[in-house]
Amino acid sequence: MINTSMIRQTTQLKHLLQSKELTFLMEAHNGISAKIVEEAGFQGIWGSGLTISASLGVRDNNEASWTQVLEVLEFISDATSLPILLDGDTGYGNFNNARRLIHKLEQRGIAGVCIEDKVFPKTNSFIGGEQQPLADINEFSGKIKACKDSQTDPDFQVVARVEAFIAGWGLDEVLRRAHAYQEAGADAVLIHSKITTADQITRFMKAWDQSCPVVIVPTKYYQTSTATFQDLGISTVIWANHLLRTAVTAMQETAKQIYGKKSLVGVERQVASVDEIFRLQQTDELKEAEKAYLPISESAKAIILAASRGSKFGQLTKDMPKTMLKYDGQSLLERQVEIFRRCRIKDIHVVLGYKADTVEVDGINRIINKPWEKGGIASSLYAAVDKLNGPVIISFGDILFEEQVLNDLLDTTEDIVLAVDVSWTNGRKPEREIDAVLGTMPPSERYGASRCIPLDRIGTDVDHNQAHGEWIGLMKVSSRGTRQIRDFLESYYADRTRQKINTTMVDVIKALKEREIPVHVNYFRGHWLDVDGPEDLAAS
Ligand code: SPV
Ligand code: MG
Repeated sequence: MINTSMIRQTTQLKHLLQSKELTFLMEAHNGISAKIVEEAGFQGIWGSGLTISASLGVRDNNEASWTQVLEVLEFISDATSLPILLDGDTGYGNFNNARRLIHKLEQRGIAGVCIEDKVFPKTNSFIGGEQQPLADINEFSGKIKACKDSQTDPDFQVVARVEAFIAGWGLDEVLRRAHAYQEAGADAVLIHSKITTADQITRFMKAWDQSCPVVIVPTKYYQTSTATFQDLGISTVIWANHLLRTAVTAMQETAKQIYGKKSLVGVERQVASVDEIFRLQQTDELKEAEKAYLPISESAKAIILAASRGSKFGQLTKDMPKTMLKYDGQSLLERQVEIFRRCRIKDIHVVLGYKADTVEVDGINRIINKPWEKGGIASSLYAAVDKLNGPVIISFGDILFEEQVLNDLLDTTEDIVLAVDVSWTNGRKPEREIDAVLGTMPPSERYGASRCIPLDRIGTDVDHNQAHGEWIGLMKVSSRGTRQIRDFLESYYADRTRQKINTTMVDVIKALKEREIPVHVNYFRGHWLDVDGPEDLAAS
């Protein structure tokens, strides 16, 4: 099979028109219908004058100006990689207007145009066709020649549409015109017919010398079998208006139903899901691009691990988890969420466990970790495993930190970075159990931030006399880092019994280091609080 994406659309359309196989073009009238045509498997698009004008709510009488048609075409062309044959009506004027049209179509990546031998402003062929005047044969031949002479891509296709059958003329006139236009340079002729059988087309094909390919639009003689067209030697069949017509029927039905029932209940299952619309719009591509091009704070999500009760708080956490304890009138969770938002992180996921239903904070996505009590905090992160993609800030639900601590962390470029306070001994109770950190280099004595030092050791077992600081329960992880953490969690929890083993985030960090995944520490001084017992709240 030929990889058509490497071939210019003009050349693709030329091959389709010239191929011995019957080709089918499906109409599109906007970007989304073009995508649908492409996904269905068609090899080319008919930019229908009827359906573009109808979708704009106007008549097929050149009521939409040609530059308005160009605007629609631009969306169609952006939405698809298929070659597009525009129904260019009469060329929107004389030869001069038509050749300027060619220029503009080439600029927009349109593969070809079909021009009909009527007079501007045209009327749709199915409306009073016999009364419609035809263009003078010489004038129209000159228009075709002007189009061919003005194209810059040698494969741009100009199809001449013969309207003589539509206007009530006989076969001789149709043949005379078809030959004249082919001699003027047309790459193909479109023979239009509005009768309900293929008789006119059959008679034409029997008399035609095949000097150029023939295109047809069997809207009215739809009952004729496709095999007949193939046998007659037709090159291309245009399904000219069926996506618009199907959409109109569906829209009328849905509008009627919703209006009548004053409810969406009945229709929800009959209509495309909103997710399907997002898929057609390629929403995921934008998400990926945001990861690549936006500063991390605008694309990062936050995962707050807030499942535990905090039993040291006794009665205070009888009816709510620790994260809902109030510090200076506002819960720890609300404070964190506010800091994340101020740092432009809006996609916030909170893993809850103990008394999860008492947690009410606007704008968060709640994730429940059922085995929170036995599994430890790593099991909470695992509960959010499907959020582990793209950059992530992971934080414990019982800490408070100021904006600058998070901004500092967001500014780092390494993949997995722990926020480590170097002023950790200041005014803290010595018996407190902390995640002490030893970096591969000490922080500067005189200047707090020696950025992103590789981690040497971490844990409650690190000798406090040697430690450089304390990990505060806040870490930044890049897209690559989240993949590494997700891989670890998935292999670790493949053994389901591990959900009952108390596994800490420090255990996870140690396991990453064992896998030789680099973990860094970002030193900073103060401006945070670990709410460990009632006395920390009292300090407020
Ligand atoms: C169109 O699709 O706009 C056409 C085909 O020109 S027809 O409506 O049959 O004239
Ligand atoms: Mg048309």
